[in-house]
Amino acid sequence: MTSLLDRADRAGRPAYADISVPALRRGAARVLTGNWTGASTVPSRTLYPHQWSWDSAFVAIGLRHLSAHRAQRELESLFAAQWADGRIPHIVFNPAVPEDAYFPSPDFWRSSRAGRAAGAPAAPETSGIVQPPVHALAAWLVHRADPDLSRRHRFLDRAYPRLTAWHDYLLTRRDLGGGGLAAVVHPWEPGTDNSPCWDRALARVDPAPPDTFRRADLDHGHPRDRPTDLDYGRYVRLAADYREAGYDDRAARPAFAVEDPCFNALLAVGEHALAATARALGRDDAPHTARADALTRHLVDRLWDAEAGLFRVRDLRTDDLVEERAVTGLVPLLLPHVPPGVVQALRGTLAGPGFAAPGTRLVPSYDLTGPAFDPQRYWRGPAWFNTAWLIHRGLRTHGLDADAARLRQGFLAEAGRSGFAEYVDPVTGEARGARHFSWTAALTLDLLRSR
Ligand code: 9WN
Repeated sequence: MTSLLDRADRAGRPAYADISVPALRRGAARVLTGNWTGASTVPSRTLYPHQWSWDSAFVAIGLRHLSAHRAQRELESLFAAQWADGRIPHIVFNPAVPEDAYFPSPDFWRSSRAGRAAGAPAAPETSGIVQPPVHALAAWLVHRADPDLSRRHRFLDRAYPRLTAWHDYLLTRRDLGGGGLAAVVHPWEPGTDNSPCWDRALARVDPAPPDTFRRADLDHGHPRDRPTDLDYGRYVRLAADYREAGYDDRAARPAFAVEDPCFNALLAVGEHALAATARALGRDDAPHTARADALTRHLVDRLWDAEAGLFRVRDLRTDDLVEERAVTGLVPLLLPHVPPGVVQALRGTLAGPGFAAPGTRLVPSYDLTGPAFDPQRYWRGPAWFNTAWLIHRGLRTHGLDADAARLRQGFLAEAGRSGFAEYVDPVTGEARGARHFSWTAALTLDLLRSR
């Protein structure tokens, strides 16, 4: 039996050499079965008991290896909650789950009432913000897993208009900087909630008083692993202000508005996937290819920092690049047409002291040598499995196969060792956040299928 972990343990921990490929596959499949609700998958039964947007896309990418049909349903249940303005909400609430199981709950977002003018559906209740657009890529990969089934279900025919409306929303209503990139208006939107990249912009936000809300995350998550109360107060204020503006991007004047390289790289990759989808449907792919190329150009023009060796965040309130270096600045490696010099620089940054973590071979969420580095707290240092998967795909896109193989080994070893944790200490591999976390399991299944 092939052991994944024979050479994995340079940090002196137990080798767990008994975790074989079949056992890892079975373990990952068990997580996805346990988190399946009948129409979609919760990220975690305890911490995140509803459907999340980019989680479902990552889940579908792995689920397609177990059941292409279930993977289609995963995406379709999310699409069913799309707003008329095209936005795909970041949370779709399960009405069977008690209100106090997660905060902010449906009675905070009030989507069906507060979002009516922006096109929120009457049901289900959703949040009013968005998450990174991984969905077009996911839909294309789900189709490819079983094209006959996909054609029989007319899966792409139904997904394509949803996905184009979603991207149209991001490229029009959310081009707040006027530079051809989509902006995010809340730190939950880029999915990397408390990254140090948001600190400076968040400091301008007046926090909601702590006695006006009750955090549910601390019922299940360790306070050291989670964002601080001060950050939560600011998240609540930003979300409440957006809600009060009817979630209308033309009326809202968000205190927080930034362009994130990961979010926009995923949008560009999504346009490449839509080009492939359009071809499969016998439609014109040219508009999508043109959009993907334009997004790639704008990313390089607006966010590339040659001196830092990665892409950075642009703060639209000050119109400058944020100093902090985060894993999200490496994700544009996914784009097939970034200039070769950028690819080489990103590869160098990945191998350099800020992002090489030999103990785990994963990629920390924030520069190991940066002033705000914290190996434990959420997106301020720990290594996450979805960003590792994206970077693995980027390395493969550019033929950097040896680097990709090393990252894949680290991913599989740490995913199995940590019990499919939400994130791990990048240096020691110690598990953090939720366990039996869906995208960790799903992307494990996917990487077991690749090199
Ligand atoms: C807020 C579900 C989500 C992920 C995010 C991750 C975390 C939520 C939270 O969990 O965010 O959306 O309550 O902390 O940061 O990326 O989608 O897994």
